[in-house]
Amino acid sequence: MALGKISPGYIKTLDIEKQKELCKQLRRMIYHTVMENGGHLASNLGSVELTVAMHSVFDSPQDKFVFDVGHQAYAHKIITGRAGCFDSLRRENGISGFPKSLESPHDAFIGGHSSISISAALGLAKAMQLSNDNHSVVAVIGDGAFTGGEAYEGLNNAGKSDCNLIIVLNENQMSISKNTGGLALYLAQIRSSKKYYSTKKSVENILDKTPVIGKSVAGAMQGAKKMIKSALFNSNFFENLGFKYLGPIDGHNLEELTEALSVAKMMRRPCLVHIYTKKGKGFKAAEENPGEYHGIAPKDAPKCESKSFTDTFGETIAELSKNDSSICGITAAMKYGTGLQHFAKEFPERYFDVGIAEAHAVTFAAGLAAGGKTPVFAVYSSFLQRSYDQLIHDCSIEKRHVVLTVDRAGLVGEDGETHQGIFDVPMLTSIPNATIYSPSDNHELTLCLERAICCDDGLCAVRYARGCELYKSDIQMYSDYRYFNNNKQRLIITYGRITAYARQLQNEADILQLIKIYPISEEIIKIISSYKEVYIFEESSKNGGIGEKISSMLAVFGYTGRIKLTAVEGFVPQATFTRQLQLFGLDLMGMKNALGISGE
Ligand SMILES: Cc1ncc(C[n+]2csc(CCOP(=O)(O)OP(=O)(O)O)c2C)c(N)n1
Repeated sequence: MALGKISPGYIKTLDIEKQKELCKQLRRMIYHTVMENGGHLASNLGSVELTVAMHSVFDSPQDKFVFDVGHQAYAHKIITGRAGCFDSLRRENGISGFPKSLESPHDAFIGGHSSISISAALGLAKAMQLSNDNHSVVAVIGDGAFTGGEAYEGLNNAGKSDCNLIIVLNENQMSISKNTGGLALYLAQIRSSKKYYSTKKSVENILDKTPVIGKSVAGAMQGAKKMIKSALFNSNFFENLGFKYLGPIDGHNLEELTEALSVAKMMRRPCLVHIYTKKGKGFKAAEENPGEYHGIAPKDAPKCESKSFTDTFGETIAELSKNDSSICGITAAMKYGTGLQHFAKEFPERYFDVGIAEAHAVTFAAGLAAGGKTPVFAVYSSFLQRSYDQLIHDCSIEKRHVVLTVDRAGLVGEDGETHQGIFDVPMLTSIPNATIYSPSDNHELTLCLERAICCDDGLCAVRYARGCELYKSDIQMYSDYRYFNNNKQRLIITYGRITAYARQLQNEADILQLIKIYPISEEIIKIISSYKEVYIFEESSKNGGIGEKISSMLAVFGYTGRIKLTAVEGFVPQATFTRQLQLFGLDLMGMKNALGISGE
């Protein structure tokens, strides 16, 4: 069958064998596209049958699907009219790697950040109910995303609601690496239990109480050959919260899935369908090593000539911890992504994977600091956004020495709007007592880490980019800033990896490279004040960034010169990171243009 023709309506005309054939084709398309363009492979391969079953039971877009994190929505995209342009996945102006309602009415809600699906689905379901719309909302959430606190806030409200809300809990025992925590154990316990009840019986009971719809559906149920396992434990956690529990269901068995989802749809009340799947299903290497195949780089991605910032951080923190037994390493389910695996291996008792729980991670770190330890929370910039209040209330007011190592700070490329690291600077600079470092190369990163861990107190962040350094700075020892003064008329101010481009303009302007980017000292303002023309380049949000802070400080000093600020404005569309730098005028050519130097 031609995937170009596929649609939710067409799936409903296929018998189960043809649907199984469709699953194979979807897997092939996902595999080939991801190997070329990069993207999330293992999670998407693991949820193909679920997606086909959802489309055969529900009517998207009238019924709404909310995919948590959103990295399991490729099959859904192909089925809902995007097969023809699927080869543009994650490319500039192409199909997003995540659900995006601006892209398709079938994407009911944005995806990218974890653990939001239950709250979003409940909101959608309530809105539909208020509008007398009888359709269902289905939230799909993995056991990894289920470790995030917002999932429980959603469950707490959803279970006792009267909405047509179905939560599909997709348990594969994996977050990006092995899932951690008590909940993972609890789910495994439920799954291994054999206390199944007949769905048919429980459904008939329910249907007896809903006479109008009940009769016809009960008729349909008479013909159901297979028993569905459902409505299991009266004392089950989910049942106690008010959900009807259906499961555990083999999430690669289309018949079982279809029946379970049909039952959930009929119930017209909050249901939790617990399925178990294999992450990476259908591709042996990914099945055997799902963590490695969670995210794949595009085939044509530039290769690092030196170590990545992440690796440099990972090795440095492990090294520093040999002589400092107070250092504790924390990750929110990103052991490998943040480079903490070296530390985890050497100091398992001081290593904490807290699940996808950035807010908890920060408060936990503050607790460790209050107990005399030196917590280092390694986190991606975009996910740190989850922890704003915890940074203010739990860390900053009482000056807890918590070190944040903020990876993926700046432009990150193909993941699009949700993952760009452009808000950590505005967020952190708004917090009293916070110190922020932004090294431009690997060596500076090691110096900043030492400084933040050994010499500072209070909340400290070291932010660094995704991928590799763009040059080698000739720094020997730590200093808060570097001033390359060639007595030029104008001054370039910048920080982070794009310093590499600024340093190429030393014949055109003096360069002030900030390493400790915040707080901004009077010494720095004095240097800047001596220039009539100042050009600031910032790989971060313009709104609330360092450039704006410098400008307002200069204004207080009565500065009358010209300030030109180039930074990220608005959200960042998906593209390669070099293209993104170009789009915002943050590459060499952009700097030249800003200075009015003709580029060659
Ligand atoms: C707030 C937040 N923190 C971290 C991440 C990074 N992240 C993306 S997917 C993922 C694991 C998700 O696991 P699970 O929900 O079980 O889905 P699976 O990949 O196993 O299908 C993590 C930690 C994120 N997307 N959002």
